[in-house]
Amino acid sequence: MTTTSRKFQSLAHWGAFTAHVEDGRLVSVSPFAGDAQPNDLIDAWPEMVYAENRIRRPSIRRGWLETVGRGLPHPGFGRGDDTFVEVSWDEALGHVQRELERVRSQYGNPSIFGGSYGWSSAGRLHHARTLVHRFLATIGGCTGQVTNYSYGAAMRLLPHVLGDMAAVAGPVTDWPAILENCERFVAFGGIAGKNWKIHSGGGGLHPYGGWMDKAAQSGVSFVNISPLKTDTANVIEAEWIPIRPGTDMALILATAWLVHAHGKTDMDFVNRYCVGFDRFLAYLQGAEDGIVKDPAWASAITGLSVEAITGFAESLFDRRVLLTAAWSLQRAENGEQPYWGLVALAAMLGQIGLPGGGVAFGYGSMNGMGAPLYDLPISGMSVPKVPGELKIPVARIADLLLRPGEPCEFDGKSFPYPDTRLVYWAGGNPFHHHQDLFRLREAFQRPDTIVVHEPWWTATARHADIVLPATTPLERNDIGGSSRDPYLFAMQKAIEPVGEARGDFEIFSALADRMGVGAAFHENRSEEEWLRVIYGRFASKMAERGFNPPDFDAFWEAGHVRIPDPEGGFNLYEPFREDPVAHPLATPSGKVEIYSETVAGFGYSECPGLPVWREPTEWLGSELAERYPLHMISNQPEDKLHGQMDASAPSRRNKVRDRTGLVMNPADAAARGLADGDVVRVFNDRGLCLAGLRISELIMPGVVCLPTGATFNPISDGAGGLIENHGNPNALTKDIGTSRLGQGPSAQTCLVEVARHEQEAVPITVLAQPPIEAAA
Ligand SMILES: Nc1nc2c(c(=O)[nH]1)N[C@H]1C(S)=C(S)[C@@H](COP(=O)(O)OP(=O)(O)OC[C@H]3O[C@@H](n4cnc5c(=O)[nH]c(N)nc54)[C@H](O)[C@@H]3O)O[C@H]1N2
Ligand SMILES: Nc1nc2c(c(=O)[nH]1)N[C@H]1C(S)=C(S)[C@@H](COP(=O)(O)OP(=O)(O)OC[C@H]3O[C@@H](n4cnc5c(=O)[nH]c(N)nc54)[C@H](O)[C@@H]3O)O[C@H]1N2
Ligand SMILES: [Mo]
Repeated sequence: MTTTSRKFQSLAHWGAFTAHVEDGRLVSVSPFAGDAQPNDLIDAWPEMVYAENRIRRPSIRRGWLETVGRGLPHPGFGRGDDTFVEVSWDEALGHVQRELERVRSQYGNPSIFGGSYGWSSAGRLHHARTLVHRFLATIGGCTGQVTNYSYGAAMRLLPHVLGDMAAVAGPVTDWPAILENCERFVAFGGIAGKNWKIHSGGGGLHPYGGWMDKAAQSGVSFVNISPLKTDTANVIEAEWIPIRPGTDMALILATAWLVHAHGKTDMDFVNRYCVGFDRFLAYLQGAEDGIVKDPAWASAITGLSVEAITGFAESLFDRRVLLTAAWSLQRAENGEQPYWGLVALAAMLGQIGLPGGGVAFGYGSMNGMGAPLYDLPISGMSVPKVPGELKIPVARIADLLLRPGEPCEFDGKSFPYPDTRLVYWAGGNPFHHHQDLFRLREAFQRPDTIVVHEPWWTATARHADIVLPATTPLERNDIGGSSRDPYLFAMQKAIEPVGEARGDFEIFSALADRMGVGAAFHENRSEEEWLRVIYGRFASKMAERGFNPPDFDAFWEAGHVRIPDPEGGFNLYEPFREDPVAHPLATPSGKVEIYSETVAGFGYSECPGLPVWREPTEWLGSELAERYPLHMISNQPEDKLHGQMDASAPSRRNKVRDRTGLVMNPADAAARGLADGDVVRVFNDRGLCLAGLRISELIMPGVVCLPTGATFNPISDGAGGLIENHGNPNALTKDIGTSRLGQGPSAQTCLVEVARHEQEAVPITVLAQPPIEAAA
C-alpha cells in the first residue's frame, strides 16, 4: 500500500507551521523555517484537530428543544446540566433563523447580544468574531461590546491622560531605542517570555529570546517588580522586588514623593509639557487627606522595606529611565491608577519623549511588543456600522444578563442594560475569560436562547442551547498575519472538515441567505474570491509603500510573503517632546494631563481627577485577609492560549494531578501542612476549585498563582452546591469593574485560602463529549 503525503502552510496565534498530512489525515506539524525560536504549542495541532471533545454535529440542548424550540417560554434553568440532541444542519439553522426573527420582531435588535468577545483563530477571513458582527449588522444590529479584557481599563484612561492609547496598544518605544539609550528599565509585572509565545493574528517570528540576549549585553539594568521572580528572563539578571499584588500604586506614589523631596523633579518638563503637577504634588504631600505618601506609608501597604523603596527611587535619579508595567496590573480593581501614576512619575523624571525613556506598557504582554513596527497591512471582512448601536464595556457581560434596565456607568456616560433575549457567540469563551464563573452560570440561565459556534465542547458550548460545529483553520483556506510581524501567510486547507463541521463564513452565509440578506453578508463571493480580495488590498497597500508582492497564485504556492524590515529606533511621543506646540497631544490641554478636568468632572470617587491610591476591596492589607490570607493572581498560561488547546499534550504535561498547578511559596505550604503534588482546595466566599500544588521559591510568600485556561468543570459538592474540579481560577475571581471609568475586568483582585483536599478526587470530565443523545 502506498500512502500519499502532502504538506500545507498554516498559522495560529502561537506561530506558523507546516502541516504534514498522510492519506488525508494530519499526522504532525513542523515549525516555520523562518522562525528562529518557534514554540512547542504548535505541537498541539494533530491532537487538537481530532480531540475527543470536537463538536461533530449540530447539537441542541434537550430542555431548549422542549420549551423555546416549541414556542414555549424558557423556564430559566437547565443550561450546563441538560443533555444535547444531535440534529441536521437544516434543522439547526432553521431554529437559529426563527429565534433571530422572533427576538428581533418581539423585542428589537438590542435584545440580541452579539458582542461575542474572544480570540477566535488567526485567519483574517474566517475570524469568527468579525463574522458574527458582520452578520448581525446585516440583520439590523445587536448589543455589542467595547474595549477588551487585555487592557480595557487603560484603553479608557490613557486617552484622557496622553491623548491616545499608543502607550498600551503600541507602537511603543522600541527595543533598538531602549537598548541604545535606556539605563534603567523598570518592569512592574516583569517582561514575561511565556507571553511572547502568542501573537494576536499569528506571526512568523518569536524574537523574545533574541531581544533578551541583546538586552543582557546592553548594559541596561532591569528591575522586575512582581510577586513572581519568573516574570523576567534569567539572562537579563533583573533585580527582583517582590511586591504585594494590587499595591504597586503605593510604591509609585512614594517614589514620586522621594523624587520631589530630593529635588529631582524636572520642573521645566512638568511646566512646559504637563498640566496639574501642582495638584499631584499636593496629594503626595497630604495637603487634603493629611497622609504624606512617603516610604513609611508605602512600606505598610506594599510589604516592602523603607530601604527597598528608597533604594528603588534613587535608582531612577539622573538616568535615562523607561517605566513600564504589564497589562495585568490594570486587570485589577482601580487598575487605572498604577498606569496614571507611572505617567505622572515619568513626567516628573522628565523622561517622556526621550530616546529609550518615558513610559509605555506591555513589553512582556505579547509577542513583538517593542519590536520595530512592520505595520503589515492585513484586514478581513469589514463590519458595517449600525447607527445608535449600544456597546457595553466588555467585562460587564454578567451584569448585562442579570440586571436588565439597571444603569451602567462608563467613562462619563450612563445607559440602562437592555433586556437580552438571545446571545450569539462565535470565537470566544466567556467561561474561560470572565470572572466569577458561578455567577456567570447564573447569568447564562437568563436569556431565551444561546447560540454558539465552536470547534470544541468548551464550557461555553456546554452552557448553550444551539451549538454549531465550526471547522479549525486546518479545515479551510485563509490568510493570516499581524502588524508586528513581517510575514503574510497562506493558511492552506490541509484536511477535510472533522465530522460535519463548517466554517463560520459558510454558516453565516447560509443563515444570511435564509434570511434574505445573503448579498449584504457575502457579497456573492466565495471563500477563494474573498481571499483574493483580501490579498489584493494587502498588495495595493504595500505597493503604495514601494514594495510589490507577488500575485495571489504565486503567494499561495510559496505559502508566505515577507515584507521589508522597518528601521528601528522609534520613541513614543518624540515629536511632542521636540515641539509641543506643533505636535500637541490629543488631550484637552494638548499636554500630559497629570490632572484631568474631564475625569474629575465624572465625579467618580474611586477614580478622581488625578492618580491616587485607593484601597481595593481585596488585598493582603484588607480585613478579609484574616479569613482569606493568600492573594491569588491568575496569569496567562505558558502551556496554551487561554482555554484553547486544553485537551492536548502541552497543557496536559503541565498539569498536576490532572489539574492546573497552583504555585505557592514553601513557607505558606509548610504553614498548611501541604506537600508538592497534593490536590488542594482553593476557596473564598465566591467559590471553590481544586488544583494541584506546585511549591516554589520563585513566588513571594502570601501570594499564590493559578494560571488561567483549565476548562471550567463544575461538579457537585455533595451538599447541593457546585465546586470547580479542574483548577480554573475564574471560579474564584471577582466580577467587578476596575472603576466606573474603565470598567475593565478585575481578575487580579482576589483573596483565597488553600487546604488539602482530603477526599478522593473526581476525574475530569470536560475534555470529552458532553452527554449526547442520538436524534429520535
Ligand atoms: N482570571 C483571569 N481571567 C482572564 C485573564 C486573566 O489574566 N485572569 N485574561 C483575560 C484576557 S486578557 C483575555 S484576552 C481573555 C481571553 O478569552 P477568550 O479569547 O474568550 O479565550 P479563548 O480560549 O482564546 O477563546 C477563543 C475561543 O474561540 C474558539 N475558536 C477558535 N477558532 C474558532 C473558529 O474558527 N470558529 C469559532 N466559532 N470558534 C473558534 C476557541 O476554541 C476558543 O474556545 O481571558 C481573560 N480572562
Ligand atoms: N503563553 C501565553 N501567552 C499569552 C496569552 C496566553 O494565553 N498564553 N495571552 C495573551 C493575552 S490575550 C494577553 S492580554 C497578554 C497578557 O499579558 P500580561 O497581562 O502581561 O500577562 P499576565 O501573565 O497575566 O501577567 C504578567 C505578570 O504580572 C504579574 N502580576 C499580576 N498581578 C500583579 C500586581 O498586582 N502587581 C505586579 N507588580 N505584578 C503583577 C504576574 O506575576 C504575572 O505573571 O498575554 C498574551 N500572551
Ligand atoms: Mo488578552
